[in-house]
Formats: sequence, C-alpha cells, structure tokens
Amino acid sequence: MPVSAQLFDRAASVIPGGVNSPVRAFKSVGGTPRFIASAKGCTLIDVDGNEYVDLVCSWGPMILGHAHPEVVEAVRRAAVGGLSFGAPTEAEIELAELIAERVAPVDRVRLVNSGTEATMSAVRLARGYTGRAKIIKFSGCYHGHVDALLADAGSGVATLGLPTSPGVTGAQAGDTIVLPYNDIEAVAAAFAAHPGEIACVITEAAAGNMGAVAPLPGFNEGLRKLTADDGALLIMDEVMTGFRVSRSGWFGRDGVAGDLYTFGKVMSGGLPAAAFGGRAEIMNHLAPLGPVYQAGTLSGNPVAVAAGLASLRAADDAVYSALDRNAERLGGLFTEALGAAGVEHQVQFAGNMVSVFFADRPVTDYAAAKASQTWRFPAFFHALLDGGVYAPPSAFEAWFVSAALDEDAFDRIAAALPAAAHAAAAATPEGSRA
Ligand code: KE4
Repeated sequence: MPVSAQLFDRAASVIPGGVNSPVRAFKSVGGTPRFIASAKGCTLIDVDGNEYVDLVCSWGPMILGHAHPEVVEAVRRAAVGGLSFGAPTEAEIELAELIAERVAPVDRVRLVNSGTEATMSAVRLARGYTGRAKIIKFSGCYHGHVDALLADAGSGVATLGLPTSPGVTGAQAGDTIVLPYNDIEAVAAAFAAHPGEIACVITEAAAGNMGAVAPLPGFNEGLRKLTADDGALLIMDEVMTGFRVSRSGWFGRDGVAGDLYTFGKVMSGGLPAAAFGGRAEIMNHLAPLGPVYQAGTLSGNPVAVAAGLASLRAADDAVYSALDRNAERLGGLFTEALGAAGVEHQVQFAGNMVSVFFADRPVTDYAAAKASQTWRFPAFFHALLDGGVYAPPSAFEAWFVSAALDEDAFDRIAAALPAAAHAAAAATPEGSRA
C-alpha cells in the first residue's frame, strides 16, 4: 500500500500523528493506516485500490452501510438548499421529536456537533441543575475528550496507554471520582462517602470503549437506585449504543431510565451531529430558558440533520434484526477460528457490539481488559487486514457490524480468520510491540 504510506508521511508533516483522531493512527497495532478513497455498503476501498469488509463503520454510525442511497439523496437535497443558516429549521424539530419518541425518558433534546460536546454539556447541566460539583465515571469508559471525563478513560486513551491526559488540571478533574465498571458496591460506597455532593453518575449504557463489556445484571438498575436515593442524576451515555443496539438504544434493551442521555454516531448518519436530552424540568435549565449556558454555531446543521433523519428513518425492524444477526454470526466465526487455533479467548457482546478478548474468563471491567493478552491483538488485526477485513485498530474497542454485510462479506471474514487466529496463537509478548 505505497499510496497510503506516502499520504501518511505527507499527513504527518501537517497533522499531528497524521490523523485527526488518535485511534486511527494504528499506534497500538503498528503499521500504516489505510487512507480511504471511498466506501459503499460494507466495503471500504483504500487509496491503493484494496477492498476491505468494514467492521468499524466509522466507529458505529454506519448501521445501514456506507453511501446508503436514501441518506446520500437526503444529504444532496439538503445541501442544494443551503449548508448552514445559524437559524432554526423544521428538520431540527423532526430529529428532536424522533429521538424523544424513541427514548421515553427524553422529552427535550438539544442538538450539538459531537459526542464530546453532548457529554460535556450533560455534565455541566447536571452540575447546574443539582448545584453539586462531584461526578462519578467508570474506569475504561470513554465519554469523549472532556477534561473532567478523561480520567482513566477507554478508547483512544486506553489504546495509547495514556494514564489520563496532560493538560487536564487538578481543578478540572479534581471533582471526578473514577470507579471500577460493574462494581455497584464501589458506587454505593462513594455515595456514602459523599452524601449530597455528587451531581451525576455518567456511564456508557453498555460499555464499548474498553472492548464490548455489557453491564452485569442489576448494575444499571443499581445506578438508577443509588442516584435517585441521593438526588444525583444518572447520565446514560448512548453515543455508541444509541439507535444501534435497538431502535431505542440500550434503553430499548434494559429499560433502565436515565435522567439525561447523550447520543451521537448513528443519529448523525456519519455527519457531525450529536445530542443530549432528558426530562423537561432538567433540560429547561439550559439557556435561553435557564442559566446553564450551552451553544454551538453549527448545532442542528441542516445537512447533518438530514443525514441523521434519513438514517434513523431507514433503520427499520429488518435492519435491527440484521444487525443482531450479523453480530452473532461474526462472534460465531471468531469462536470457530480461535477455538480451532487453540487460542484462549472471550467473545463478548454489548447488544450487537462485539469484541474479542484474549483471556481465559469473561471481562467485566477495565482492569480485566488490560490484564488480557492484548499483545496477541496486533498480529490478529494485521492478518485480518491482509485478508481484506478492516477491524478496529485497538484491543480496547468494540467491533461494529452493519446491515449491509452480505454473504460475500462473511465469506471473506471466514476466509481471513484462520490465518488471523494462527497469527494470534503464534504472537508473543515481546514480538508484538507496535
Ligand atoms: P465524539 O466526540 O468522538 O463524537 O464522541 C465521544 C464519545 C462519547 N461517548 C461514547 C460512549 C463514545 O464511544 C464516544 C466516541 N467513541 C470513540 C470510539 N470508541 C470515537 C473514536 C475516535 O475517538 O476516533
């Protein structure tokens, strides 16, 4: 892939690390990131003309597959009518109404431009509404690069092995309490130690940023009770799960109602749009109604909103059953190939988000994810890439299926997996340094 290599060199001379988001740099798996020329359905085509079955889906958004005709047409129609007005439009109401209709605990929605903006705004709102300062987050959960939430985060922070992040001052993170995911006793102890001081608990409704780690039975319910008993808010971060793991996200699967929600990715159809929402009595504390300030030049952008509306409207029951079916099928192929190669592994699901951990027991928190044999992942990843399968370039990410995966795609995945499983089996802790 000479052209990707040339572009990566050129990119590095003007963009830090050659990428606009760190996980794309292949740092933890080594090698050269593939520069993408185009994509259609479940296929990515890189600048050297190589085709890949896409199991990243732009980190979640592309549940319909790439360049879905209805989404492209909606974007085209919106674009010819003007790209941005800095004034309200009807389409923003339609998207907010659709989100509120699908996620029952949400009756007010504010559109923003990224998941980070959504979680940053939701935490500020929780602090403004409760008048409290402390927040609880979980180790290995990633909620975007919000200063107060970067402590011990997952995703790219975990991928690059960064403890938290320089530049985040004690003042910004000093009120953040980081607890082990799935440890409800630790949450109870934190509330007992700080009665009436905690503004919110923010959690990934089902964790995807340490790899796919679903909440243990009772964990989300426990968070709901502990926060309600103390007068703290429960923020369900559904940026990754929202409108992916069901038409109503993780809420549609476990029914545990948060006080605030954050959304992104799928709701934008792959364009820069995200949202946060919740009960009117909380959301109405936001400017211009209330004193909690939050704003955005391009929030509710008409082209991004058009992509989101078209995606959500095209995602019918057949799409959601295809996503669940495809995730199960992918997991079964992992088990078959890794079992045949004699590699200890756990295939884990958070709805239709799936991950492979090279571990001898289920992974339920970040410590266990980090303790797994992540040194097997680079060889596994590259053997798949060589076989035309584009997986997330990190052991600490969820894999994303689309409804566009067809028989050819699964044939290619099945054909690439045996070599990948043997590469994982042959890997050594020394040999896999990126
Ligand atoms: P963005 O600011 O990247 O749009 O969203 C942040 C965010 C918030 N909450 C959750 C649960 C998320 O998963 C994310 C972003 N997810 C990662 C994928 N693990 C984004 C990939 C990247 O950083 O390039």
